[in-house]
Amino acid sequence: MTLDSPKIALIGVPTDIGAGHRGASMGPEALRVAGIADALRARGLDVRDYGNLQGPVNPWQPPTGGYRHLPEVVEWNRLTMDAVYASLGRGELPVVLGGDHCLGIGSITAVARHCRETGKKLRILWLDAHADFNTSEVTPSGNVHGMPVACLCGLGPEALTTLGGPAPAILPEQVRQIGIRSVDLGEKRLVHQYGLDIYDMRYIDEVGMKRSIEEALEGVDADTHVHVSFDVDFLDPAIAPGVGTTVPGGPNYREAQLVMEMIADTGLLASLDIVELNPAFDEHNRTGALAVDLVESLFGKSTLMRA
Ligand code: B3U
Ligand code: MN
Ligand code: MN
Repeated sequence: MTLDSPKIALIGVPTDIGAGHRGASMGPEALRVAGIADALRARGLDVRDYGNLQGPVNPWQPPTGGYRHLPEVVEWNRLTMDAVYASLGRGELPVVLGGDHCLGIGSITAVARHCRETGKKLRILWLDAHADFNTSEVTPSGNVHGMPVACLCGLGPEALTTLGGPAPAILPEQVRQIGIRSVDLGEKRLVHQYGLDIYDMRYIDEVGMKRSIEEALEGVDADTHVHVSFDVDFLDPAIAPGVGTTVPGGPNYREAQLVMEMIADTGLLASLDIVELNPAFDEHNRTGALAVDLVESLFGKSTLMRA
């Protein structure tokens, strides 16, 4: 890392408010126990752990009006947005330790606002088994962790779509989704309608991970803020069992590592979410350790190149 590399801010968001299983609230601690701070320090990075945000408890209620826990989801996302926005304002590179993926709404709303104010272009790399483009009308579950991309694109409850100002927070053309292999029926119609750029597992199998990531990174330049939203269920469940919603047929270790290395090579990573790690489903924090290992690659660890 160069001397002017930004300070890394770890921001814990210990909630499972948007998920269908309890336990992602333990994700931040599992990432800390797996050594995320020291792993990044070993990369020569200056790391500050800001601890955890404190938000409402999970009332664990069924959905109402198509959403589970909407008021609590809004509150957690407000807190996340404020913390990420403040971190970017301090010139840091915020790393959100989730928590379920609903917090991507707050995190990316903050990133988008920061980019608007600083005149940066924004490229969001959404690494996930799921498209997360459901709405209250089409969701099979009411769980908001299946809706963050739709909300960010202006499709969702006003309290979430206007979190950081007028909707939409982002445009679909700013997003590349990688590793997708579970899209619900109504969701499928919506991702086509909104023109999302999706590198699903079939595409990755046919053209290969290298070409897929080259395409996903096409057009990024020195003026681009690259945000990675890393849903740990992106990974194949054989190597990453510690998530609430496993979907078979995901990237293996080598493919996942290549994704991270290729993003690192751009030198443009400016913010990161690590979400959906669920220690209640894990085996001795194996998935937490894997997530940290991959994050090391994302921050430039490689076998032969550089130190
Ligand atoms: N698409 C399903 C399942 C799901 C989405 N994201 C996760 N699971 N982690 C839904 O409930 O929206
Ligand atoms: Mn997700
Ligand atoms: Mn997912």
